[in-house]
Amino acid sequence: MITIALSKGRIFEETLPLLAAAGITPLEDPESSRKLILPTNRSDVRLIIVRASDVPTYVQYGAADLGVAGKDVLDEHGGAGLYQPLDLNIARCRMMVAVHDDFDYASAVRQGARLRVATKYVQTAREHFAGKGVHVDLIKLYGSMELAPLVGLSDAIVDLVSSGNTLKANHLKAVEHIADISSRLVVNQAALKLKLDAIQPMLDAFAGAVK
Ligand code: PRT
Ligand code: MG
Repeated sequence: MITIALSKGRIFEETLPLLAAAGITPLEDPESSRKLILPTNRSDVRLIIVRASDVPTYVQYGAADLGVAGKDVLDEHGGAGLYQPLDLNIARCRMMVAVHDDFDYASAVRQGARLRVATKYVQTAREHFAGKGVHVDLIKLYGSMELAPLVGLSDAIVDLVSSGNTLKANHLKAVEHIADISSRLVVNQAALKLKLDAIQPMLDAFAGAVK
């Protein structure tokens, strides 16, 4: 049995065509099904539905053989025990620093001000600001980072941006680009060796389907 860990939403949607290229079709839709283990058309392949940030953990411990996770999530996880053979080029976005429209970020940085930064991506943010020599107090949040500068919780946020509509709707502006983000295939290193005959053709099919 090959177990593939996916999160609901954009990663699931954008992984479907790649699964199809490997001859794998889920038999249920995670948006309507309450099942967390979804069968596929192949009796030797099943999908498990987990939180996006939990995908690396399931694969690291071998509870899933394969998974699809954003580079944002992998950078926070650290990637221990994970083989990352393929950039799937899906769920693309940018990791950015953003502030309120009225906040003069450049001059705050120039003056060496200590900035309060709210984010879900504490490791990424710590590395980014350390690299620039900017002193920050990091405030860990689990979502809706865009709210933090609006209510005085922080001066800045580190968050993902795709269309930019969420920033705009909340009177925020992006002031720094940290990284381009896309989702990666992750494979448990032991599973790759033990189940190579089943996994290698999937890797080849995914690689062929990635534009
Ligand atoms: O929702 P949950 O807390 O369970 O987890 P999650 O938010 O990590 O999962 P999900 O499914 O929302 O995102 C999964 C992966 O998609 C992320 O890990 C990213 O790699 C990738 N991705 C691509 C995005 C976006 N684009 C994105 N725009 N993840 C989140 N966003 C959010 C962003 O945080 C911001 O709040 O969308 C908002 C901005 O979107 P725009 O279009 O308004 O700029
Ligand atoms: Mg989300």
